Amino acid sequence: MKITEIHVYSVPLPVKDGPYRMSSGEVWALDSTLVKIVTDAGHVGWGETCPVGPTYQPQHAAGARAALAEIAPGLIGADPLTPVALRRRMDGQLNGHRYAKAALDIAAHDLMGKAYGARVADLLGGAVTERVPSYYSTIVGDPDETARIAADKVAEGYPRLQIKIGGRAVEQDIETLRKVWERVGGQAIRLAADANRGLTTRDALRLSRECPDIPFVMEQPCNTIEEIAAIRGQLHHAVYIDENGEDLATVLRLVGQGLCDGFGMKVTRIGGLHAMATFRDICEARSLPHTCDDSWGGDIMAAACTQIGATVQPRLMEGAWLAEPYIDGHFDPENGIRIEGGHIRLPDGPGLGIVPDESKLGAPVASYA
Ligand code: 0XW
Ligand code: MG
Repeated sequence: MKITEIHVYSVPLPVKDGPYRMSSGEVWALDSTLVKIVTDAGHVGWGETCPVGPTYQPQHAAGARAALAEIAPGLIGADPLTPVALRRRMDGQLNGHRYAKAALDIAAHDLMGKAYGARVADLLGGAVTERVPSYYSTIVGDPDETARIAADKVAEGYPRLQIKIGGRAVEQDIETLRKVWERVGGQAIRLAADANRGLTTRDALRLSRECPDIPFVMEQPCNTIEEIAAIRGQLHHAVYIDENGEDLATVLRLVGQGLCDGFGMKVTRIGGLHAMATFRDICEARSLPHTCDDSWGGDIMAAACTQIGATVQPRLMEGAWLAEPYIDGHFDPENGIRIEGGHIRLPDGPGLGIVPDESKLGAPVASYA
């Protein structure tokens, strides 16, 4: 089978009840990049990559499309059913830029599943659940309001909450975590305090020392691996790495040197579903819990996170975060990916299990054939 066409779309995703606020700033609308792969056998596959604005990480929407312009022409004629060969061929077109390659990797997995009549989760090793746990992420916000949302989300059935902190006085972060714990402590809930790189080592130490009784994990407290490594031994809390987990080589370094206790991981940052499955297996070899997320995106990204999330050993699964609660509508109006009771139903259909309604996407912004 050969790839005959690749089409690229730019789709606006306004933030419902925005903004979405993290320590790095706020976003009101995202610009998602979708790719459609077409083959000589008539099969079609969809992929997506949607950085959450230009300052969260080095990735940005226009960068994804510029990278795709370098890569896509060289994939015409390639076999989409051989993901390792495809990844090597992409690396032969452009160094790095895994978040753009990830969209093509996801599309190839979708196409493969549709060609073989299999779900992507089964291609990636096998689903261990039909109901994938999600987690709710609050924005950096008022302590009382955050505690109220936390209680609501626990009542809805979420098994985990991620409380965003950072980018303000650490006293407010401590107050927020205390108020959240007053409301949800004692219930079956796991907590993460995610600073998205926003704390100084001084404030990370203070936060941990003032909350030794609250069993949150500290997700990406500081900007660099070096800062986190410097204080790790003095913290009362487990440390998860998110933004610094840039590629598999860095993941190996973090795991090998014992620099973290788990990960927040993004499918596109690591390079797509194939790389994500390798990451999952590295974590399982060292009993490290992790999430299966992306930074943002619509149904295609949500389906990709759900499919890989369904394959993670349940004791290590920290949830698949989806942007769905912050987005109005679905690319696939019928089988769009939804969170219900804090969990996501694994779609039954082949491939990613969703089919975008192309009439909602506008004309492609670029096409390669
Ligand atoms: C909650 N997320 C998965 C979505 C935002 O893009 C950031 C992120 C995280 O954990 O940092
Ligand atoms: Mg995070």
